[in-house]
Amino acid sequence: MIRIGVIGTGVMGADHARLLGSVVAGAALTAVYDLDAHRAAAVAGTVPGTRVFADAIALIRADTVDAVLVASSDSTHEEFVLASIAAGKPVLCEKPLAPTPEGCQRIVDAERAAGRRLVSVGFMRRYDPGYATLKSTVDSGALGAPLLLHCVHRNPSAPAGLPSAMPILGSAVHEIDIARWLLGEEFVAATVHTPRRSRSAGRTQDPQLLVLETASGVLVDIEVFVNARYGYEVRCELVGEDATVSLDTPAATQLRRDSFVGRVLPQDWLPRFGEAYRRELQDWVDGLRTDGVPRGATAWDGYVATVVAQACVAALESGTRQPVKLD
Ligand code: ISE
Repeated sequence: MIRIGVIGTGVMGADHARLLGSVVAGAALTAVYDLDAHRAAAVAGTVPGTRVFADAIALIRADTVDAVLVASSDSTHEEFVLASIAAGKPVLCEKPLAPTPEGCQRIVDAERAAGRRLVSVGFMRRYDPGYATLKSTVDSGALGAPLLLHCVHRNPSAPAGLPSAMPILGSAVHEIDIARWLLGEEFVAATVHTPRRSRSAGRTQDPQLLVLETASGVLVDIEVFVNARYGYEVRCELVGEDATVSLDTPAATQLRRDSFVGRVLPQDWLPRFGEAYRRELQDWVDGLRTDGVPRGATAWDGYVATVVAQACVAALESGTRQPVKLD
């Protein structure tokens, strides 16, 4: 049994705690921490035997915790991941690994100095059944060489006043990771186009169109639109020399109304990627139980995603094509 402590019990942390406490085989939720102690207590109350800690570092060091899951606010990730590495404990960190390339680099260096893999990053789409099929189709060679990857990421609404960098750093960063994973190569440059703003977007530049270039010349376009109103939707089509393959939006139900029939879309990512989150946590725990090695996206993947996302932010702010420079 792997005893896990969860840091941050907001929407994501609470859902991870639920999965670890009742769904993931071989895992036990033993500890939670949140800045808001009531929120932590509410989550602990759903899994008997879970202790609420008043301090995140004490949770990381506790001898009742074998591994740590970090789902606190982005700016705290680096501190908690570094503390987990220092304690010699595997840590699964929600994206971003850290908001800056320098912060991610410090984590990569600390893990290297520890001499073994400890860090995983929560790029859960790699575990989505649809993306997994896309990946095996690309890898089978059935498409011929990949040429273009079209991605769409839409959320129904975003908080008023959201900085224009956030649709990139918080949302499109998933497409950045999944495109690298699907194509198996790195990006070399980024450009961001800014169409007319939606009337729902306030001062946020929304939507945005990101264009990324890979080392071999594949173009990846990402529409990110966080005030799309109608629902949560993620789309992806890979165009190869011989065929194309695209992600279907899974839907359990169809709506018939007013002479219309259609699929019901989720309102956010939790229902859309619920199975991906479950598989991600199960695989992480399975790795720890079988050979002690955590699985999932690595610290390096987290570093690259942040470097590319920040290159996109620089492209947005400067209106120019930006190189992607990996250390
Ligand atoms: C959110 O933070 C996530 O990580 C979701 O997966 C993403 O789809 C959403 O746009 C983000 O805001």
